[in-house]
Amino acid sequence: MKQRLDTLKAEVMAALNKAASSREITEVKQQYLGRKGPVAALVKELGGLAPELRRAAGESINAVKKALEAEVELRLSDFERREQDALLASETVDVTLPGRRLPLGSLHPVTTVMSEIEDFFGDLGFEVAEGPEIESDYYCFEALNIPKDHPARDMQDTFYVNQDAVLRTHTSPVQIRVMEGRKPPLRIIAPGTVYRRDSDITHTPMFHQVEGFMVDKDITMSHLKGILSSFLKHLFGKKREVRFRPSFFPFTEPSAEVDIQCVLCNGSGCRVCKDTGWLEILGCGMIHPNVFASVEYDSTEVTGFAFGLGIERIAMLKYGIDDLRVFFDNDTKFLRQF
Ligand code: 2NL
Repeated sequence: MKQRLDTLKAEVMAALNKAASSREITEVKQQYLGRKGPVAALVKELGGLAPELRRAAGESINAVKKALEAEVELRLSDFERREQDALLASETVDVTLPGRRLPLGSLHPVTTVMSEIEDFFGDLGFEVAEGPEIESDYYCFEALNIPKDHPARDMQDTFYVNQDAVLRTHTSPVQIRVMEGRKPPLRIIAPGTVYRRDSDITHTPMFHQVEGFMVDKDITMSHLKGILSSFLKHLFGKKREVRFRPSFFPFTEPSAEVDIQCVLCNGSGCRVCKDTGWLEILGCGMIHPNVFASVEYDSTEVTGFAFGLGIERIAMLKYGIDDLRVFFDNDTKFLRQF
């Protein structure tokens, strides 16, 4: 036994001397001192020895095992320290390298246009108002003088949540709610998401709108023309021509539509303006007496104008985008451009 132990010890020491890294030391440790190694095998043999020899043999195996383990640990920590030192010496930090930038998002073009509109009207003393996206038939249609048989009320055009609740088709109900709760003078804009059952290249079932109104004593069509002309010149440039055409909306009388000179051909006629030279931008008019009646304003005392426009259409014209659907595809290649 003594001789076998001596040979084994010499063999392990030779292997340790040959090892050139902490990894190789660990391999030697596993090979000789592991559960399936020769030292463990010797311990197993103890069972077969005569009881009077067993104790002494066990002690010598243990002594050799302890000595080898100590040797392994010593060399292991020595290698590990040297390897760590070498790593630190070879690794350098270039403190002049630029930092890694975190990817930063940007505002969606719809948000940018909305903010621009809010800023313009904010400067004229208009407040921003918000309201629910699920509306009652009353606020969405009835209070706005929209007749019972009007196509806008049709299931074909409006998302009904139930008999009396719809997804708002415009933000006018926000303005009705403001008028209901407050007295003139009022200057309000109502930006927000609206819903209509429409889906093709020029329509998405969800889109964004800004409506606005001004109510006070002696508000006239001149206020409407002055404010909306200067608004469109602010959005599209001072030189862009603006024209008002008579139109019809149930909630205004008289009503008008406002066009700007085509941003693509500057009025000479093209595909975008369908050869008219003009682009339809917003609808407006003097608030109908029936609307004032539903909010209990006396239309012999106060008058007001109101307007509405679609944000996506403005963003498309401003940024030269020809497909409405890209606004909602969430493709970062599109969004990163803004
Ligand atoms: C359009 C037309 C318009 C209004 C919206 C309005 C709101 C109240 C009372 C009266 Cl509370 N009118 N809003 C008025 C005229 C036109 O929008 O073509 N929008 C895209």
